[in-house]
Amino acid sequence: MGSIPKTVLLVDDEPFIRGLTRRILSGLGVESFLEASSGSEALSILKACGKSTELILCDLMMPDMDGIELVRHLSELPHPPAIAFLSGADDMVLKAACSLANARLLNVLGAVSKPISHEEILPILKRLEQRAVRPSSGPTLKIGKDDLERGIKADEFVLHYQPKVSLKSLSLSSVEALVRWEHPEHGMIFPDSFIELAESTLLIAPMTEKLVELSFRQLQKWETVGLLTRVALNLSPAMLFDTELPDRLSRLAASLALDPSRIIFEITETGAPSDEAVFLEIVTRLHMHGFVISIDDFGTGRSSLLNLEALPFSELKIDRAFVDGAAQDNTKRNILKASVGLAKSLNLKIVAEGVEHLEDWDLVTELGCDIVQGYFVSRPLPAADLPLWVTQWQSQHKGRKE
Ligand code: G
Ligand code: G
Ligand code: MN
Repeated sequence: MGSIPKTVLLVDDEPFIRGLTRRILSGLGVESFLEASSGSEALSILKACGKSTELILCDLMMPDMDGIELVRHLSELPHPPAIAFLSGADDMVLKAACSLANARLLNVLGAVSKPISHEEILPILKRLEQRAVRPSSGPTLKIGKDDLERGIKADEFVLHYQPKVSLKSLSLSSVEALVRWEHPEHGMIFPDSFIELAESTLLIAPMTEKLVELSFRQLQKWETVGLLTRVALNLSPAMLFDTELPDRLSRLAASLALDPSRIIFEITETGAPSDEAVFLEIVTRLHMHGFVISIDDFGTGRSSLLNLEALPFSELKIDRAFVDGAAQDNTKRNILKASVGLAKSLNLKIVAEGVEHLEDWDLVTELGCDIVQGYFVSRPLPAADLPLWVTQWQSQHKGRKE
């Protein structure tokens, strides 16, 4: 789990609050402190000794430069520290500050109301390392269409697999296949750097078909070492224009003697399908061939209630925006609760995605979700690492539930 930051910059116009906060953080293992009584003072400190500061704990209401304005200046720094807010302002304002800082691409760890307590601040501090380790190829990497086409031909795309476990049995339910590009020049590239381009150039279709085959063959390979599982694949709506697709995928599964009920297709509404009727036809035929259809990112702009009526599907994945931190956030918890209720009344399996912490694991258990996916269970793994992970997971949970 996460480690405590060593150096923290406290920004608050009240010396008394800074003193109190310092005492609590010292008790939790923070080693050194910088202090500023305003946003502008904080900026000068960061410019002078920015790189060693791991976290800035920042009040929102301050004279001269308030926390919101400070966020804007922070986002212009070459190496901004992670940020958490500390405020007497109401919950809505704290949340808005977090969203704003996220929108400016800062690493936002959360918000606490004043006066702070050990219980509230500790999970926020621990988030520092967990957030920092997610590798990112960064938005600066510019990929071209030709390179993408070449990479597909050269089979440079690989799949990592993230376990999803059943909350009832605590056993492996399936794995989500997530694409990575092993680029000869740039190293490993994550999907946020190339999926959009693949969609806009329609290269997503040949790429995904190769990945589907790769994952089917992987299911077979795992079987030879005694691991029988199911795989979930993301199907972009941008590739759902070819009405022959369901038949091709069905033949492929049959040729490898795979039961289609072991294949889950996760579908979102990204980039509205150009032809709604064709989209519906393809999804319906996939379902008729026996594949499992799952609505991905439920609750975001990408998946709506309209889908629920039109599409034949049996699983709902609640977006991690409503799962991560839900134990400590009333709004998220209520959205989660309502989604679970909706899914249950429609007889759907419900997957909670993005569980990173024990408190959220406990919450989704209590609310009656069926399946959990998230860093708390495991990060996405290379195919070869899955059997060992399963063995370890089983030995940790043996006897806890039958
Ligand atoms: O693995 P990562 O968190 O970087 O994935 C980021 C996004 O990329 C997720 O929304 C995921 O659904 C998407 N993604 C990952 N693999 C694939 C894929 O094979 N096809 C499509 N269409 N999207 C994918
Ligand atoms: O959009 P889609 O549901 O396909 O997104 C899946 C993505 O979410 C994967 O790329 C995976 O890496 C990421 N993911 C899965 N679990 C967690 C988690 O606990 N925390 C975070 N930050 N990302 C996660
Ligand atoms: Mn998905």
